[in-house]
Amino acid sequence: MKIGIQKSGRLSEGSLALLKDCDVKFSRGKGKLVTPAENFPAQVLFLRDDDIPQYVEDGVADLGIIGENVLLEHTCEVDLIKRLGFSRCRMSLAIPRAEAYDGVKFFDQKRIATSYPVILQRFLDENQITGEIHSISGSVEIAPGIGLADAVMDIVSTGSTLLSNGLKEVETVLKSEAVLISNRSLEGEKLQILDQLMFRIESVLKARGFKYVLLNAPNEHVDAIINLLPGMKSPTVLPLAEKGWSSIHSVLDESKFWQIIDQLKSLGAEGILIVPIEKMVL
Ligand code: PRT
Ligand code: ZN
Repeated sequence: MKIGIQKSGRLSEGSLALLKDCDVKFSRGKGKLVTPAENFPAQVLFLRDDDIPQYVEDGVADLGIIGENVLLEHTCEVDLIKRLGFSRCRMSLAIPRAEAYDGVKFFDQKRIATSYPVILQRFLDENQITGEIHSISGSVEIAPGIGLADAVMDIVSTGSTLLSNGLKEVETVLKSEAVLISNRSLEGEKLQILDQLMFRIESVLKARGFKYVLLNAPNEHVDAIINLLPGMKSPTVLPLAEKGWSSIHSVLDESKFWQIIDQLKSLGAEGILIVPIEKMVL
């Protein structure tokens, strides 16, 4: 199974971390473009992200990890098989800060610079706008400042690039994150390997949003605390050596922790430990 990932850039760290968490181990020699995994029947190919969809369509790679934006721009014959939750960003239309904005009709007859003409054209068509697309390959954000365009459509993450170029974000065209794509004609052994890999990816991604919680609580408040920490099936409750106290172990949606911490404390919870979970099989 050949898995294409970005050689270096904003997808590399997340792609490497995902493979590592799935226990697909490999050593990456300097400048090497292909490396075999040591403990999984796969090879990792290090590529430019824009080349990955075509390579996957052609079968040079069987699987690939790319930004959803790149997949939509290239319209290749590949399958999106999983959204991976990292390298999140949005593609937005932005205009000079001083301009008044009164809705998408603003872009009618306007010159819009972008590196993503396919995605932009689709957005303009959907909104029945006839904008003039200027396709440029880099530094899109400087186009209005040098008089090359009236607006831009570009990838935005924090928004600081737009801000420092005197632009304001006015429309979100799409939201993107890293995705796993697959060649459409995998068969036989490769499908089995894909099943194994998907099982690992699912367990890793499920675990990422959750933490393991351990805490001590007075027995009279155990029921109330269990209501706050429902766990996967139900929490484990163990007696402490000290009479009248129990230890509660559970799994918690990480984003909820700060919402319930005050309630846990007011119910007498002590010694609260929050531990990362590596994998989760339900
Ligand atoms: O060399 P190669 O062709 O492989 O890489 P690349 O330079 O084309 O891509 P790279 O590494 O920059 O981005 C890869 C993917 O990461 C993109 O296709 C997106 O799916 C995703 N991603 C996530 C981003 C960003 N966040 C991002 N912030 N891609 C680009 N940016 C750029 C954006 O173009 C703009 O210049 O960052 C700037 C905006 O960032 P903020 O934080 O100032 O808003
Ligand atoms: Zn690229």
